[in-house]
Amino acid sequence: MKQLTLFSFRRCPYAIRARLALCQSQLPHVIEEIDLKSKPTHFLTLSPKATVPVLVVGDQTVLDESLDIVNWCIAQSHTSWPEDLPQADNLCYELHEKFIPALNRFKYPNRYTDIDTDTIQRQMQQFLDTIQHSLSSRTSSELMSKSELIVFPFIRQLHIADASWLAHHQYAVVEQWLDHYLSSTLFNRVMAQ
Ligand SMILES: N[C@@H](CCC(=O)N[C@@H](CS)C(=O)NCC(=O)O)C(=O)O
Repeated sequence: MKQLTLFSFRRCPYAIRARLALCQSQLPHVIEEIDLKSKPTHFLTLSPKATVPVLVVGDQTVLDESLDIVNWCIAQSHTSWPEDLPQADNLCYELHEKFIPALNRFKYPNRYTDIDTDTIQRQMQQFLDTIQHSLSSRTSSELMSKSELIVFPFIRQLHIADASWLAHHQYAVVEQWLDHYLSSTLFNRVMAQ
């Protein structure tokens, strides 16, 4: 297989997803950190869409969506991934359609004109109720299931925006799960890349 190259941005939650998936699958790769304010021409030529992450998997094959990268890594994986959470497709849909838009408004209220704090809190809580319920029946593991890996970088963002929010809203299971993976070897390796 050709050397895998991931164009990444260290703090980007979508890029963290891709790096977690590559590392968990034990797929050797090189990282090229992209300055989002000054994207290099060779990156823009490979992916005119101009977002990170981008994984180059062959001379003609470029994956420029983080979910496609995760799926590709699972298909090529040298490790066996844990069984996924129940209702994984629904979780992924709710994450992208409801939680992430609400989280962006929670983090950057000044960037939006349609801010309603109660609605934002309710949308975040609806998603966190679902993930907390799913995680409650899951035994702690060194490796993440696909849905956990997809969700994790965004729960981390919420925690960075407000470290007491999860505790304040009674999401102890989610908080323990977050702490577990924040201190994991996998996550720390990925953030050191
Ligand atoms: N749908 C994309 C979203 C990726 C995305 O939005 N990445 C952001 C960084 S977190 C980006 O590259 N934005 C372009 C820019 O800032 O110029 C995916 O899942 O890969």
